[in-house]
Amino acid sequence: YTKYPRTVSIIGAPMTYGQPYVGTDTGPKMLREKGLRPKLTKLGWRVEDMPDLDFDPKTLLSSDGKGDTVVSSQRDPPNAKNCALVGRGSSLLADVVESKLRKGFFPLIVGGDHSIGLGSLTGILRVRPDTGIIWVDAHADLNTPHTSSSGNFHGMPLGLLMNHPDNGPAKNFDFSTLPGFEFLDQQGPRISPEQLVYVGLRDVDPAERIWIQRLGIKTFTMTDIDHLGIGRVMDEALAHLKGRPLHLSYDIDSVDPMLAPATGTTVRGGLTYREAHFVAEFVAQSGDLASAEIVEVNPSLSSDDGANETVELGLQLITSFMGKSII
Ligand code: Z70
Ligand code: MN
Ligand code: MN
Ligand code: MN
Repeated sequence: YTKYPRTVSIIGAPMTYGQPYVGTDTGPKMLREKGLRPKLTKLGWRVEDMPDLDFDPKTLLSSDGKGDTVVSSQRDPPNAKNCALVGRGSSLLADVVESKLRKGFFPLIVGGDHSIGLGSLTGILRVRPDTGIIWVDAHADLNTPHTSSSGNFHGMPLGLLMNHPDNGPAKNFDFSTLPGFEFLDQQGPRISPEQLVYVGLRDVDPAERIWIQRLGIKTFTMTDIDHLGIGRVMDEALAHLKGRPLHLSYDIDSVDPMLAPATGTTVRGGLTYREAHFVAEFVAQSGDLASAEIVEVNPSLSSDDGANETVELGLQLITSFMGKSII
């Protein structure tokens, strides 16, 4: 824990535009109310907590943050729902994450839906292009508007940022066709397949399956976890990313819906309570974790009890990957 800073900056990213439901925007508030900040302090972190990013459509669409008008409310391109809002929000988040990293903070990004991965990864890669990404999710989030059948950007952050000499999903993707995505210009940072590892996949679209195979992305599905056990899976996952600073992107829908019902796309057969915690604990123990995000907590999508359990679980997982050790 000396390699990376001990001051955490909590970045609330209340994004909802990457998927069809309202409610994911309350994730940051709920986690704070349940004691996020004191929990981090207790673990020995200095904490900087800022107000949530302002993802109000008026702010996102009418201003570039410098008072200039940048109207970008064109109609959405095909399979790119809320394009300008997701793009502008991601751009804002990328700038904040980049600036926090440059100032020496550990960014803890609290979603919001998983489209915020576009912003957090862009900010991280601008500062540390060799970052190793651990994507814990039921889904691969590897679509682009060319392959997505839903048009929801929370299924696309990795697809849009992936690059590969042999025509990865985003290779030659013309970002000028996506209003709001100007920040992802042709020179913008991209992910190479070898710097990504998936854990927990169980709901993968046909086009995503093809790209995972073609790009050779290191992938541990639920079947692999059944077969190898979560211990060996994480050994191999971290060995694959050895020597890189790590970013953990934790989609709460990776966890079994019995434990995390309050999320937009539940898929049965997910991580158990211990498996979910083991992933977090093991990444923390590596000493290489340099940034993290938790996404897709949507307290409005289940009973009050289910919402409480899901938020509580999210908080426990954060505590674990931020370094809580059992002994
Ligand atoms: C599907 C799509 C997704 C999260 C659902 C689903 C993607 N592959 N991601 N829930 N977190 O629409 O692209
Ligand atoms: Mn996801
Ligand atoms: Mn998911
Ligand atoms: Mn979802």
